Amino acid sequence: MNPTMTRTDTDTDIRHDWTRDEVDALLALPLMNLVYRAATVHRQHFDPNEVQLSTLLNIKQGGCSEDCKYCSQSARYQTGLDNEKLMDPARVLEFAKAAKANGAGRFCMGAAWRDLKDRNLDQLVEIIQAVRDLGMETCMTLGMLTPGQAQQLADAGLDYYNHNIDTSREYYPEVVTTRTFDDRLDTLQNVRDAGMHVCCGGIIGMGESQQDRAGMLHTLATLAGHPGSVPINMLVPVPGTPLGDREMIDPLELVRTIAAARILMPKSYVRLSAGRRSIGEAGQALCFLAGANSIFYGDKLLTTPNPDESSDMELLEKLGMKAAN
Ligand code: SAM
Ligand code: DTB
Ligand code: SF4
Repeated sequence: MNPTMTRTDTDTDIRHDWTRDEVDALLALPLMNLVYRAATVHRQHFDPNEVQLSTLLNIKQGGCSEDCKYCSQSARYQTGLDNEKLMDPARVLEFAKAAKANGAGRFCMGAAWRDLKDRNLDQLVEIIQAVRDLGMETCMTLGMLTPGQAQQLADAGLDYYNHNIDTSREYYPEVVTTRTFDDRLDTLQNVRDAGMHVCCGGIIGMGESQQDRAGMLHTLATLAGHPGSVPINMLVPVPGTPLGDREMIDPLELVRTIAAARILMPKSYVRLSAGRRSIGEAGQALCFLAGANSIFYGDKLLTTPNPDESSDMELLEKLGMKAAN
């Protein structure tokens, strides 16, 4: 039950040998049975009334060379975003201080890059050290990393690295063509080898099948160690992107995906991520019941809106829940 004892990367008392059939079978359960089972697992490892709050900041906006079909920041799509250069450390620190004052425990910084360029490392190291000095956990998502770059970020004190697999291996080429699923897995291995905690999840609602969602969860649950954080995003359709006019997936599929993630990765923080604005309070409550115990907190994700802090605090209050950090 003690959240400080929930690190999963080195734990051996949880399963990493889930079969694909088992994952398929979980997603096919009647929803009430699935949620009941997930809630039971959740209570064995966490206080079900606590939720971890992480605040996001886009430290380098737009102009990305990749073609991820969901992304507002790809240079290939007209989404109306301005391109910006890597944010000054002093400015990042102001945002981090505000996030801390609002109650966030982790500060997650994203950059619209295909991969990290060595010329940006010094500035990133400065940012990591400044945010750490505030006493917050640090997370970055900067695209692909070499083993040496991962080591330099780890040495600077970066706690988590976010790098999502996004979907199943089979569906991946429908969503991104400028890199492969194996490229993603390679960076995840580099992150792990450097000693950082892994934050890795995906997106639902991009036109994938339930089989694809099972494939994504199977990959996550059979990684060398379960990711410490597993963000489950629901597509936020951004006008101008190839997925900009996709209809919203049934939120009950989000509940189902979260519940299966909780059962497969019992000690991971499962994050109810992008898409919270579209599912209402009852939808979010069901996700918490199904084992989500982390959210992005703050009125903006990277480029799109998120519920504001006061409405999240009201929701937690109504549910009798509190911040875990
Ligand atoms: N460029 C880096 C990369 O791709 O790894 C980091 C930033 S990227 C925006 C971080 C993650 O946000 C993506 O991997 C994807 O899972 C998620 N994401 C991006 N746009 C999204 C959208 N419109 N809806 C839901 N999730 C999204
Ligand atoms: C993750 O899995 N979701 C976050 C974070 N990791 C970097 C990003 C969500 C982005 C949603 C669309 C946007 O705001 O641009
Ligand atoms: Fe967007 Fe990251 Fe893909 Fe670039 S690599 S288009 S920032 S999701």
